[in-house]
Amino acid sequence: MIDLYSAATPNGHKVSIALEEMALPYELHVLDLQKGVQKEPWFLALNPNGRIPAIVDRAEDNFAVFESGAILVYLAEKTGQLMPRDVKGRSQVMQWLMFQMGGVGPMMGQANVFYRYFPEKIQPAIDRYQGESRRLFTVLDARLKEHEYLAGDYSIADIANWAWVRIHKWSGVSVEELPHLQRWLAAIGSRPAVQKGILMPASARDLEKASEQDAQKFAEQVRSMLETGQSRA
Ligand SMILES: N[C@@H](CCC(=O)N[C@@H](CS)C(=O)NCC(=O)O)C(=O)O
Repeated sequence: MIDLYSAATPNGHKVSIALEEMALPYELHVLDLQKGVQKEPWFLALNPNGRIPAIVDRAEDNFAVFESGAILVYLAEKTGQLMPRDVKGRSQVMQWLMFQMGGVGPMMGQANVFYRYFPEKIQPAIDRYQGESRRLFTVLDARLKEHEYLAGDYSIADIANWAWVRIHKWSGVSVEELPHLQRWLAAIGSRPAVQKGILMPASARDLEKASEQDAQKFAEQVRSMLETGQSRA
């Protein structure tokens, strides 16, 4: 049994999607990020960085893993699923996983901060992070023009990138004129395990379809978290 400490965010959903795909039994513990539960000592003992997601593998002497990319690799290696074992195949998955961890996630995260949450509108910062996110989308699109998935068969690299790209509207980054990215977004989004994973936990509101008023309300809640120094993602 795996304990998953998470919330309804792209980094959290990467792990719940992978657990669903791998059919691993898990217990979900939802942390209230706005209350700062992720900074409490009991959670810092699992993740010294004080952010979700983190897992504890009860079957492995309560082994704890933090950082969503590291969790995905741990689960893939534990189960032998969603990542090949040969050196080159594994390297390809790692390359596209690192691309997400070092690129898509941080850039879209900062696009969200400056486009949605910051009290002042600093247009150069918004342009920088949205522009860089869009550039990364074109890299994904070019890869997906030649390949059905990012790295061989469907893998943890697809899950990691998909969980972020799917919230592109919230980040204010278009997927127009990126037909291969759109094809891949829809294909992965139609997988039953993915549909279940994004409900673990479900977002209080569908940000893609939220009214302007709801979007503002959500942005205000995150802004207050930013102001108390809890979050930058
Ligand atoms: N690099 C980390 C990022 C984790 C992260 O930024 N988590 C956010 C939610 S997506 C969080 O816990 N924010 C609350 C906070 O920073 O206090 C990972 O991929 O696991």
